[in-house]
Amino acid sequence: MPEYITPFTRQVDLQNGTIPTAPLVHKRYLSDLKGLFHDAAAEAAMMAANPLLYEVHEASPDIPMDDGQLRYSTTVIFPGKVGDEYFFTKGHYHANGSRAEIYYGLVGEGLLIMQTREGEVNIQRMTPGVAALVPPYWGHRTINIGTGNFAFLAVYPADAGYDYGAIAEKGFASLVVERAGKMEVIPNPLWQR
Ligand code: M6P
Ligand code: ZN
Repeated sequence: MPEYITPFTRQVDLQNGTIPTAPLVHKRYLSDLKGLFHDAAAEAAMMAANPLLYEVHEASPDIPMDDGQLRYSTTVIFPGKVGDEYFFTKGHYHANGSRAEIYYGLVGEGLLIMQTREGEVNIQRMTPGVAALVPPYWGHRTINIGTGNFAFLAVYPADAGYDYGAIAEKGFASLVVERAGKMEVIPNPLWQR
């Protein structure tokens, strides 16, 4: 007999993207993303205030990390910038690189930036109702380019795992910044393969 998981549902709040009954909520502050923003001086200047950049509401943290199991969560990114760079998530590859992921836009306006280990970048716009596929082997980060919260639902294999190292070290080859009041995607001057 297989080991059965008891089915369940959770309400996703479509006004703000939270899961009010989530058993686990991660809060990510600027200090958790130290060194990831391109303007180091702007980042240092904001560190004393240490703003909350985003929350991850985990619907199913107890689902075992076994082949075939799924987990899901919502992420709520608050609006703001470090220097000219919009608030974003840490970004990761899956430790188990062959695992894909689905994102579904819930609230606000964001970008999903993806990158291969070889440095190919692909950027998709995420708004409420947009479903995005993160294929296997693509690193991924989400960015709030709007003036309110940006939130999305993520569904992923429970055994995908997280590799934060490569992105923490090298970042993405493109940066998403605001210039003269408009969103712009520019090359990351510090990026190298
Ligand atoms: C999505 C999913 C989660 C991830 C979260 C925040 O909800 O991909 O697995 O934890 O975004 O991203 P990160 O872990 O890179 O900070
Ligand atoms: Zn992922």
